[in-house]
Amino acid sequence: MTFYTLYGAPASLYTGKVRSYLRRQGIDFVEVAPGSERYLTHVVPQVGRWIIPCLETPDGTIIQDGADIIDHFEKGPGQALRTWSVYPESPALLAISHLFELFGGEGLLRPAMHYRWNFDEQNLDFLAAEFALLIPPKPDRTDEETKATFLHNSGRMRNAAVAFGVTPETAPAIEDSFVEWLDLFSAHLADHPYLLGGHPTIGDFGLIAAMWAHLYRDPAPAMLIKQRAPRVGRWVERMTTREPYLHEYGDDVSAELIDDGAIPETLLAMMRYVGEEYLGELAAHVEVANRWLGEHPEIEPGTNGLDDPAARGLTKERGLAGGGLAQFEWRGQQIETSVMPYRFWLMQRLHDDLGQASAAEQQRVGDVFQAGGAAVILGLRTLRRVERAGHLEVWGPEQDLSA
Ligand SMILES: N[C@@H](CCC(=O)N[C@@H](CS)C(=O)NCC(=O)O)C(=O)O
Repeated sequence: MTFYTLYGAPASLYTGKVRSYLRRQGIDFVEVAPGSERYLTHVVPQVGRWIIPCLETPDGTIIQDGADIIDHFEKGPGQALRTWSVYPESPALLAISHLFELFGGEGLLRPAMHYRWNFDEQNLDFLAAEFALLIPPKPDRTDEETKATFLHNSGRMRNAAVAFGVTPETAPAIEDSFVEWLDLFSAHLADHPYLLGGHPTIGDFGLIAAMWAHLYRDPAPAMLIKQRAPRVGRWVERMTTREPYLHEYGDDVSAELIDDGAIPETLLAMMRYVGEEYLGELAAHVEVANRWLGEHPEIEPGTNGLDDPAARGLTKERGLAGGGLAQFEWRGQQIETSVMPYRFWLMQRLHDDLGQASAAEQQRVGDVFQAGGAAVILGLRTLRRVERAGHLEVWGPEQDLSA
């Protein structure tokens, strides 16, 4: 195979992160459906579970996970193919960018799942057509069989939505919260084409995950974005094209990032929003994970500590999102969501990069995060690091948290 092959789908949240990256970097690839024979018989057995996105490189290597795929081009053998690095040199900008990578892929799941699965009148026919792209093509499949398969798969997703905190009780708050997000992002985009200025960084690619497949392609939220925050809609379009798409910023728009000594108030306001909306949940997840890890010192490093090595939740299977529930207060309500170690792995990317900075720079990043109401993330640690081995998330050895 001479090209990179991306196994993914238009309706998939995490495929969007990688597709956007490849397009923006001008890297040629073909996208192949996960219902294809090659994906099912060649990729899944290597990866150990049905999961997208996966990338097959021209030499046949399979990479699973959006961040790992991006790092193949950022730091690995594909580096010569990318045009610029999505990791800013400034420690403050890099840490902010990681914060939004985490928030975009994980923190926006509540609105993503709510606007996908609670607007059947507007969305359901579209979703049935989109979900048909996830299963093997079969010309002789009857309409009844197609319908039954969609019911089964959409049922799994509706259960996952509940595990992310989407319930009839939380629905009004999810909508208030999402509109707030659109207004804040829109205000920031008035002066900046991307999160950190003149070109996209890893934070934009995290944000495009939820903002593309679910929130911009599905009919109901697309209408909301177009009516409420057209500038955010154009950012989505900008993130998914290869050519410059900068109409409202004029001909002489700079490709430079913002000055890390003068973080715009609009960006600090977005950070504050992430702090209030999501970091309480993340802190609750860390607490639950640490309690569980403390109770299970026998877990072998290099495993997820469960019978099923492909399980994605902290504890036993509980629908798609896995189990291990954390309770926390969100917008005045007590809610509970599933703890997923993958989020800790994304959080560690922020910590690890920040750990490379000088003490003075770390202090400065601390001040910026304090001003942005997001400082809590800098101190969150799990008793064991999450590592990735054999395409799966596993626990590392216990780490010394006193340092
Ligand atoms: N962290 C992963 C998350 C991938 C993920 O959860 N993908 C979804 C589709 S968007 C999936 O494959 N879910 C498995 C399923 O539906 O069973 C990544 O970025 O690769």
